[in-house]
Parts: sequence; structure tokens; C-alpha cells
Amino acid sequence: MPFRTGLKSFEYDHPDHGVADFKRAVANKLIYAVGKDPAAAKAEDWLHAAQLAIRDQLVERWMATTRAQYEQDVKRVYYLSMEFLIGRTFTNAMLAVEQYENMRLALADFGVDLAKLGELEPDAALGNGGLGRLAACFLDSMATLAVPGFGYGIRYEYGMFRQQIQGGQQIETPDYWLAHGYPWEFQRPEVVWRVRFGGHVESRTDFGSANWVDTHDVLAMAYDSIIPGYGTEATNTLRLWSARATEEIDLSAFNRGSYREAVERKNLSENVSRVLYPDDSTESGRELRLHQEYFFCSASVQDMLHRYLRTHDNFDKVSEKISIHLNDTHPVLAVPEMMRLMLDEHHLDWDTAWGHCQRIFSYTNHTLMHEALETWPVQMMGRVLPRHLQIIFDINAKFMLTIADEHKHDTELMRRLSLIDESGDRRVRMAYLAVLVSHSVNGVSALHSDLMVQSIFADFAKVFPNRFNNKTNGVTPRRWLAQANPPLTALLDQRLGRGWRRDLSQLEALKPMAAQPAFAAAFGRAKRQNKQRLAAWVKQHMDLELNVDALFDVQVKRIHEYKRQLLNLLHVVARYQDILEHPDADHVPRVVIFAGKAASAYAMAKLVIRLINDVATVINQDARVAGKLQVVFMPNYSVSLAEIIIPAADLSEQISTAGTEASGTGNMKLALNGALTIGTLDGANVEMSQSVGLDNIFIFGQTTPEVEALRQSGYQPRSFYNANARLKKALDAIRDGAFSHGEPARYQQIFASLVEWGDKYMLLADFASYLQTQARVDALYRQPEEWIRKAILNVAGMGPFSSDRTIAEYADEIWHSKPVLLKPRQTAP
Ligand code: 4GP
Repeated sequence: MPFRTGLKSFEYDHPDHGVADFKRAVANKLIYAVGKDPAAAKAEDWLHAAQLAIRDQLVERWMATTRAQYEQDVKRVYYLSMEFLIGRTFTNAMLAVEQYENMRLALADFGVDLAKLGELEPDAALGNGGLGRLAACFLDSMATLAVPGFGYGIRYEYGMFRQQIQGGQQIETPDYWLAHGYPWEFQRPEVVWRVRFGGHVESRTDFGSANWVDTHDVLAMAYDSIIPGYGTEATNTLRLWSARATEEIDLSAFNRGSYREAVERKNLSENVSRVLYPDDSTESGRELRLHQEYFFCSASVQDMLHRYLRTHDNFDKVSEKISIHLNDTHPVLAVPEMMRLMLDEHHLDWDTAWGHCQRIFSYTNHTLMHEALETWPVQMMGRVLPRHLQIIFDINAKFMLTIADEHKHDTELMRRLSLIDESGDRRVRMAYLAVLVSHSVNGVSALHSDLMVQSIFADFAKVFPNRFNNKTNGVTPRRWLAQANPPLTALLDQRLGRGWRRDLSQLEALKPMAAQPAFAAAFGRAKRQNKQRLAAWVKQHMDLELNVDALFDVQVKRIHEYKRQLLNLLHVVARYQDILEHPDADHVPRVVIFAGKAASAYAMAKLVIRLINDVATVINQDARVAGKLQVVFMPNYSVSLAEIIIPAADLSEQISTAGTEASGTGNMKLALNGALTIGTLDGANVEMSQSVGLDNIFIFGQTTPEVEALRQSGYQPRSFYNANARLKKALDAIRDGAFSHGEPARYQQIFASLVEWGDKYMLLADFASYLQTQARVDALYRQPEEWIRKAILNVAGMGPFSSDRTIAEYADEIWHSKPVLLKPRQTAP
């Protein structure tokens, strides 16, 4: 096929990739790229060969897209994120190029089972939770919408830790995800940027340039992965930086026999990209984190300016060609870095440089949790990044002058708005810097965006009222429905066609089908298949036989007090006690499923994991509740595990204290897969309840204003404990060691935190409402047809929660970016 570009034209062979083509391609890769004789090849070798065969197809699209981006001189959107929780890529890539079936048949001819191969692929788990997974969904949607988007992040050698459960407790082990190589990436040894640390600043002029000298440096080397769009030629890039020492080993030390000294500097430098989120309970861990943040910001900003300057000889158009989106505050150092490069290296004047920055940067806030709002001690920043600290002080000085002018020298307001927190040890407030520079600051659900301007950014919202907006999160339907849920996908394709993958609003057409018995029956069968798949996983990995007739009640997410896994567990304990007390009553059977990781330094969250496991052990071994109640804590929650759990859920637990969960995205994935939600009016639950209708969702508990009012009036958890017999009985059992026989005091702290120490997240206040609502859940489950009808209406109402909708809003309203124009590509009918 002739292929014409502005740079050159050439022909490339574009076979139509039927089964025979894939057989040839896979065999070739196995022999010539993997270096294995088919007769001796192991499953991993076949996987590798198949991945490379698929990758070839992506590469063609990738090059075409990149060329088109240059030709059209489009504005590029740089999404800076410390986390990209990608998961597996193989199946996603096959679905993107619509070649899953051909590949399956090709491999089958070699006697290889594609589904089994897929399970061998390790997750790329370069993120902790919602924020990182959102970034991965956004990459998928940017490519699908042909938004010229680049992800920039860190290529951690060790991603999110692997969680093992031993004796009921979380044990963290390193996740060496690169053990077998990562076939989706291309190392770019020629794309290397020098990132400087420490040293001191010379010949500085006020608000002008300076010389930063005597630094110790680390190199950032690029690794590019391909991000395919669905149903389009458009393909984007995720560029991750890996740290390299500026010098290899110290040979003279080595020759002296000082082997440790010989490699010390190299190791120290390369530690920067060693692990995701080092434990920040120590000073050295926090400092490493600061190094990581600056490392990837500096490399990314140098890289994008270099790309811009390849085709422009001055900075006049820089903000027409570059948008930088800050995924939370972790990449905020990109701001002083951009200023430094413009001032010190390109000699722009302050106002011009700052003006560019204000047009380039935008920022998303993902949490109102106080402890997650980053601040850096001035002293530490001065040591690690002396030039950047000066620039931040200069930005602040100008800002304070303006505020003084415009607000009659209101020193109290100035103190509150200052980028430097002067109370206690002086600290740089990174979120304030993000707000100050950004032309757009958004929250991630309607409620969160409102609360954000009322609370953490209240003063800024008065000064810059037009800067704040909402962009409700979404999830990619490609991974979270098409890939994760084959039975439901097949049914939707049959009834709606395939278009919902790119236009999720088409799910709306399911509404009238909810009342059709044949459709409802097929929907019910799909759910059952998914429950059987999950049960098989649990049987295989945990040797536990689940009752698939039971209601699968699912809470999967990071373990955190505000997410209230303990509230769920209190219901489980109360339910257990109720079954024991009324053995002959008609109890709706339930399987309660938990999964999630606790931060390694978060002792309370780890204790909650242990309690869940202890409760599970007692209940699952108690023959009196057999078939009626089971509790499972599935270890090592990950994107791939989520893909198995979510399609199998009947009930989705979204039970955070109102006002604490910024949005949630698991809530969307679960409803999209036909789970009914039990939830508080928190985060995006609010919008979901509007979209699916209040009749089709179980809302309980206090609202945000009620939470606030109760707090103001002096919340007394003990009075709730005393007033509710079921609550008291459940809590007493936990306190008295009913689930920790050898060590009765094990959970006293949990009891105390709820009853005696103030119950920060108000579990006890919401318990009664939660229990009543769980009873309504049971009642509905007794009417399977009604349940399925509502489940279908949930799927039908999920159209607005596609990340395509979210990204379209970001592109139109924040980035003002246009899609790259490409020849349309034929997709399967
Ligand atoms: C999470 C929020 O907790 C979650 O509500 C939201 O859906 C998600 O970001 C994406 O916006 N925050 C984080 C974090 O993961 O690390 O702050």
C-alpha cells in the first residue's frame, strides 16, 4: 500500500492478517526474535512471540500517527503522572486491532491456548489505585479520540508491591514485573536527559536568570510504549523515564578492592526509578520521593521543549502547541522547571515565561484528604533543588504583591494564600502552586469539585473564581466491559451492535429491553458465567468452594479508613450473629468478597485486613452458616484480578463517609458490569444515582451536610453503640476476641478507634441505615426478575461514565486540543 507523508513516501507491506498471516508471523517471531525452536518453546515463549506479532501491527499505526502529528503541527497534550496502573496489555492490544479471534485460531493450530497465555502476562502495576488507573483509562481514551496525548511517567523497576496473606496478615513482596522483559516498550538509549540535583546557585538576578552549579546529576533514559486507540488508526505514546548513573562503576575503587564503594554512586543514582512510592514514613523515603518527582518532571519538560523547538525557533507559540496536565500535585515541579529552562537556558524574561506557563498548565485534584496534600519542607527543597526553591519564592513574591494590592494588604488572607506555609517548619504548598499557575483546576465529580472550592481552595476560589471546574471521571469501556466481560459483551453485541465500545451512550438502548424476559434471562446467564469464573479462581487459588447461587457482595479498592471496609465487616458480623440466632429464618445467601492493598506504613489499614481474614476464617469454618454466608479476602488486588471480580459482582459496595471519596471509578466499573450499588451520596455515586435512577440504587447514610452538622454538634459514637443492640453485639464480639481466639486483645484498637477515639469516619452513625438498606438488598434479591431488571437498568445508565466522555470534555474545555486527522481504518462490522 503506498503511504505518503510530508517527510518521505514509501511502501509498506500491510497484510490483512488472517489466521494464516498470524501463524506465519508468530512462528517467525518465535524463531527469529525469541530464538526458540517451536518444538522446545515454553508457554512464555509463545506469549512473547504472539505479543511481538501484535506489536508489529501497532507500530505501523504508531508511526503513521506520529508523522501525522508532525505534519499537522498539532497541539500536544502531555499528561504528567507519577502513576500509570496499566495492567496487562496483550488482550487489550488484540482487541484494539480487532485480531483476538484470528490470533486465537492461529495459536490453536500450534496447540496453544490463547486464554491461558494471556494469564501469564504480568501486570504493569505502576500505580497505587484510582489516580493511577484513571491515568491508564485516560491514555486509552485519548488515543481512541485521536487526541495527540503523551503520557509521561517513571519506569519503576518494582511496581506496586505484591500482597501475600500469611496468617491473615498482609505481607509485601517486591513486584519485579520486568523479569521476562516488557515486550511493549522500546528502549530509547539516544533519548537521554540530564537531571540535576543539589549544588548551589550563582549570579542570580531578581526575577531573572541564574547559574545552577556543582550539581550531582542523574540521567533519564526514555522507554516508549505504544497506546493503541480503538477503532482508529490513532496511536499514542507513553514515555517512561528510567534513571541511569552519569558514570558507570568507579574503576579505581574497584581495582583497590573496594567493591561496594565502586558501585555505590551508580546505585544511588539509579535508585531514583527503583520503586513506586517508597515508604514515606522515613525522612530518607520522603527525600527519595522528592527526587523521583523532580526527576520525571525535569526529563519530561526538557523532552517536550526539545520537540517543540525542532519545529519552532522561538517560544511565541509554545502555549498553542503544548498543554501540560498535572495529575494531582506530584508533577508540580514541572512548573518551576519550565520557568528555570525558559529563564536560565532560553533567556526569556520573567513575565513572558510565567505567561506561557499559565497558558500551558492545568491541574486535577484527586483527594481532599489532608494527609495527601503534598507539602515539602523548605529546608529539604533548598538542599535538593536550590534553584527551584528560589523560583518558587519569586513566584510567591509576585503573587503576594498582587494580593496585597488587590486586597488592601489583608495579611491574614496573604498568610492563607501564600505558597509557603509559615506555621511550624516552613513548607512549600505544592497544591497552591498548582492552582496558582493553572488556567484550569478541576475536581473529579460534581460533589468533589464543589467541596474542593468550599474547603481546601476556598481562598483561591474567591481570588480566581473562573479557574475551577468539574470533570467527572470515567472508565474505558474497552477494558472494563469488552475485555473483562466476554459473556455480557457478546450479548450486547448481539442486541446493540458493536458501536458501544466507542459510544457508550448507546447502552441507553437497553432500557426497553430490561422488561423483555428473553433478554433478562440471557443477561442473568452472563452474570452467572462470570460468577462461575470467579468461583473457579477462588477454588484454584484459595481452595474454597463458593456458592454461586449466593448474592456476590463485592468491595474492592485500597484499604483505607475513609472507604469504610470496617462498616461492611460490621454488617458481616451482625449478619453472622443473626443467622446463628435465627437458624431457621430464610436468610438470603451471600458471599462477601473483599480485595485491596494497604499502604505498607498504614498500621490501621493492615489491622483491618487481618480482621477481615480472621472473620472469614471463623465464618467459613462454621458449619451452622454453610451455604448462607461466606467471606473471602482475595489477595493481591490488581487490574487483572479486578477484571475477574468486577463482572461477577451482584452488589457493589461504595460506602465511604459522604464528603470523603473524590469520585470513585470502581463504582462505575461495577455498575457497568451489572452490579447494583449500595452506597452513600459521595463522589460520583451522586451522579450515578441520577443517571440510573434512585429506584435502581441503594442509597443510605448521612449526606455531606449531615456529616458536617453532626461533627459540629459534637459527635458521640458511644451513644450510637449504646443505642443499637446489633451494633453493640458485633463490636463487642470483635473487642472480646471472637475472631482472634489465641489473642483476645488483637482488635481492641479497632473497637477503641470506633467507640472511644471519636470514630473519625462515622461508621457508627451510618450503621443502622446501612443495615436497613442491606435488608432491602436481601428483599430484592429474593425477586430475581426484579433484581435483573434493575441490573440491566444500571448498565443502561452508565453511558455518561465512559472516560471518552471525560476526555472529550478535557480536550474541549481545558486543553483546547484538536484530534489528529488520520485516514479512517476499517473496523470489523
Ligand atoms: C483517587 C480518589 O480517591 C478516587 O475517589 C478517584 O476516583 C481517583 O483518585 C481518580 O480521580 N485518589 C487517589 C490518590 O488515588 O492517590 O489520591
